[in-house]
Amino acid sequence: MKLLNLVFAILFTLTFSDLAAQQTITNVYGRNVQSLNGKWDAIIDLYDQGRKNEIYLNKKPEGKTDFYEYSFENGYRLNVPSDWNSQMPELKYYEGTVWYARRFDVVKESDKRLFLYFGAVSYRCKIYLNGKEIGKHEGGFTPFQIEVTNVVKEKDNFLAVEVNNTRTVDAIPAMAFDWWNYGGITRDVFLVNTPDVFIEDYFIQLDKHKADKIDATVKLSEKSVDMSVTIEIPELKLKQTLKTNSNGEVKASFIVKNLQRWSPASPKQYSVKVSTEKDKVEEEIGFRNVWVKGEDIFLNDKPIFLKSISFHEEIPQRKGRAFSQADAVMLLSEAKALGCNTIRLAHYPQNEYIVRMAEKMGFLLWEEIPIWQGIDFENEATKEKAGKMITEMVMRDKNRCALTFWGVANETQPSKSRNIFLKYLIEKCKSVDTTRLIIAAFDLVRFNRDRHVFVMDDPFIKELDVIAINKYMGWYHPWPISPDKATWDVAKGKPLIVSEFGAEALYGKTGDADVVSSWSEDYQATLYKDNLEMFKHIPNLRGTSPWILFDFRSPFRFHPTHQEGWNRKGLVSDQGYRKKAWYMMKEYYDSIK
Ligand code: GCB
Repeated sequence: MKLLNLVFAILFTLTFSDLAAQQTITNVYGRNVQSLNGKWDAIIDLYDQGRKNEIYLNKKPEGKTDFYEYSFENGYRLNVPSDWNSQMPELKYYEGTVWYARRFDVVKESDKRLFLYFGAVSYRCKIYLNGKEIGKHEGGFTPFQIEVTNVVKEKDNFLAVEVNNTRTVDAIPAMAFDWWNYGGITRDVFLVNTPDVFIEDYFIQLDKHKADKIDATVKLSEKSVDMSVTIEIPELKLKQTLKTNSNGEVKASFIVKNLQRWSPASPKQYSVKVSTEKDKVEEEIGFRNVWVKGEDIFLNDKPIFLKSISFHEEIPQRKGRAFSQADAVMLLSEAKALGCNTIRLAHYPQNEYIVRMAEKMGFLLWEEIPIWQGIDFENEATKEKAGKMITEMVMRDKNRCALTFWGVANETQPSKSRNIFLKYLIEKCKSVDTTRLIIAAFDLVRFNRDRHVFVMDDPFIKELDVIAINKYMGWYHPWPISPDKATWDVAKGKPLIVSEFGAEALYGKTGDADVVSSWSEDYQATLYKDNLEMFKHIPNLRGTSPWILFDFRSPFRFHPTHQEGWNRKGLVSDQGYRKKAWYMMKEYYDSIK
């Protein structure tokens, strides 16, 4: 009997993995979509009984003796997109399974295909359509899709999603991380309608070094040879029709005249159209050159200093995840006001509204996957997951010229397995895109008392284009020397960014300007003054990114009066008020031309 169960289990896994989510369509926001956002029915499944009871069948009693101990109707209702934690007090701390369900109709056309697209589901999920399991996904911050052409009916489809946000050692992030573990269908859900052969993917960007050469690759959904694909940028008077090769792909480079390159000061975008006889897709794309030479980062042939800031994908006033265009505008406007030209999207790929709006508003972006301390680098399955996750991120955002850095890790300890793991992630990025800069953040800079300098030995830095250092001088580390004498000798020969520094301060709290535990804006201001002084002694410093724009919610923060579950390192409070240090950072950024 046991053996039989095992055989069933193996069969189930095999069948199921065939149904795993497929590569997503590039630029879903430019396609013909039907939104499935809105109110969904929900069942909280604390003990994970739903799957066993096949609640995704949503059965109703028929015979006199039938009964079911569940019903999606007349129960809880949850908004999609949104995390569940901010929607009901009962779910504030919830980690476990919630079932979401809704019904929908579609217009079926014989020459059209339909894909179910999720912007993100946190953290893992299984999808059931009309009682059948059709797909699954792991990873809370990247999109996935499942083709449903042959599974949908015209009327009354029943879609159920089993969402689980339990932390596990093999997950990414793993067991503990300094932000809220929001669960739910946190981003848009669409039904994407395409022709039978459609434009699945394209990658159109400026050559890494040349200011007048646009490289383009377009891939159709099928390996259809000799199909015409037209690439058009009307404003540049570019229109070319090419024939697909046996992979259903076209590859070409175009020399363009009078191209105005994108930059934070002038975020010019061009309307780019890709079409075939049956399909067309259009979006705004910017063009720019970014590279590293010696210790400098060049944007459009000129060295640039990154005036950066980080934020989580969170609206503090709502105590929930950011998910809309309005949310993106709120977060980015505050960064603009601070005088930033760069955003570090901490610590995971954030939603496409943020990424697209950042490009429109003129920010360089650093995007990373949540390889955040505590990752099980020995675990091959975790490595595979990370590889898939980073590929999903790069695939989604490769046409955004704002995207400058692919981040492979935050605060990792050197080890052989870590090196293999991170190298694998770099390979994954480069297998899609060789033009962006590869970055990782380290926190192991230490003070060498003999040489009186800050140093770091991590052999991995040779694999990276830009080295990022998180260093909380004056907060987690007392000053070993006065800030005006704190010289750095770290990653010489490469550009270095101080990617995190800061202190906690409760908005409005005054206190001793030299006492860390005053939790005051005054101490936070002292710390900023000291760090800005130290930055003058980092010869290869090419950017700074204070931690962080807004106070954010975190289960790491227990202090009952000063924190109450909030990390208070924000330059802006949870209610949107600017702290003293905000003005200091603003002055610093405005002084750098
Ligand atoms: C760090 C982490 C960041 C934390 C921050 C802190 O080094 O990278 O995620 O939130 O420190 O406030 O401790």
